[in-house]
Amino acid sequence: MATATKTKPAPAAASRIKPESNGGTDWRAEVLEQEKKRVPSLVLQQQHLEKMDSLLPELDIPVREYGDLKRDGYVELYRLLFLIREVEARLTRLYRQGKIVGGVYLSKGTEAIAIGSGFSLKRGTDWLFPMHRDLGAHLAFGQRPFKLYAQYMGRAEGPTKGRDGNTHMSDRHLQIIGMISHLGSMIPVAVGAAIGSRLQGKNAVALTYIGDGGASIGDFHEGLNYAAVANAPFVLIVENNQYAYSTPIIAQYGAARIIDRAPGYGIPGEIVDGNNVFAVYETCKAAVDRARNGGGPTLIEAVTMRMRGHSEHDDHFYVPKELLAKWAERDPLPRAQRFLEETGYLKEKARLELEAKTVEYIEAEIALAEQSPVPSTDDLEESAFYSTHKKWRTD
Ligand SMILES: Cc1ncc(C[n+]2csc(CCOP(=O)(O)OP(=O)(O)O)c2C)c(N)n1
Repeated sequence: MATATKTKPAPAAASRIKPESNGGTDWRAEVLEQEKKRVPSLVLQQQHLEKMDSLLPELDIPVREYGDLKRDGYVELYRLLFLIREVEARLTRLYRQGKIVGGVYLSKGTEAIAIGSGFSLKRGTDWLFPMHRDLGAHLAFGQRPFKLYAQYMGRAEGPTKGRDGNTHMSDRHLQIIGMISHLGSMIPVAVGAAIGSRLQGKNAVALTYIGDGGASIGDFHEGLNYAAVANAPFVLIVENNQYAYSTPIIAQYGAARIIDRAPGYGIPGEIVDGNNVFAVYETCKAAVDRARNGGGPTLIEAVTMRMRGHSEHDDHFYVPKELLAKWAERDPLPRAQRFLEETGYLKEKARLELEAKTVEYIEAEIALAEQSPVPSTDDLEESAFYSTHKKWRTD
């Protein structure tokens, strides 16, 4: 009886949505028509291309000095950029050979962001919180390719000891905290690490990342707002690679730029060419130094273009070819090569030698990972419930 009363439509509500309520026209149909006109995929693409054109970087990296970099620094950044490109190329091959456990999320075309930022941190002091596309940051912060491959193959010598074959890898010795899958959730955790380190009297900075899509999540705002209020030694990099899976940025946020939000939190916001590894380093280093010196958090927007699918199982069909072509000309690797050639920091012969040595190193690291055993079931509880397990054990 009670249910009959509940399901009966309320007459007042029904009359509110009658066509006559808007001068006799059916406003719902009108809104639907307007929406169809406003967001068909072609219009969306056109608007997207126009929006991104305004942020398209120059073809060549401007020849000038970048921050505190010296010759060795420029060369090391190039080596790391080449390293991650090759590490990922081989990862794709292993994936296609069926040797990888789980998915592979590549950073092709956007590697300069993870490399430049990871390199700006102080090893042994700072905290790195990489996201799914920041494999390069692990490397730039001191991780070995062997560890990454062992992780992706689900081997015992991977950072999670074979319990996960994916990007969720922490390495407490290096102060790398594995990504949290739920987008945005990493931000408050990284802010907490920054504040926690300060409470422990350590002069450490925490740096993390979020995508253009993830920047729409509530945790982004809550985490950044609290970081600002607490003056946390924290740096947040938004990797604006123009697509959140298949959603273009035009359907993701209304502001011209994501860093337009920074003044709203009362913190500095910097925009940087995400395909210029030296500029990314320079911008991140300045933000990290400011944070270390008590200057609080910075929001950095690194503009780039994801040149592969969301992951290796996605063929990227939704991205206009014309957009990819424009960004292919701005590939961070040849751009950095040309810069080094022009400045004389690394001429062709030396570069080819460096590249050959790097490829050799990667092959040896893969071989080592393949020799790593699969995890044993004997220590299954170890690491998973470490502290509670130790407390509860009586034998
Ligand atoms: C809260 C939440 N929603 C959806 C997903 C599924 N998901 C994982 S990555 C991704 C795309 C994220 O896009 P963006 O933040 O722009 O980062 P990108 O992958 O482009 O680097 C989605 C939708 C998730 N992990 N968490």
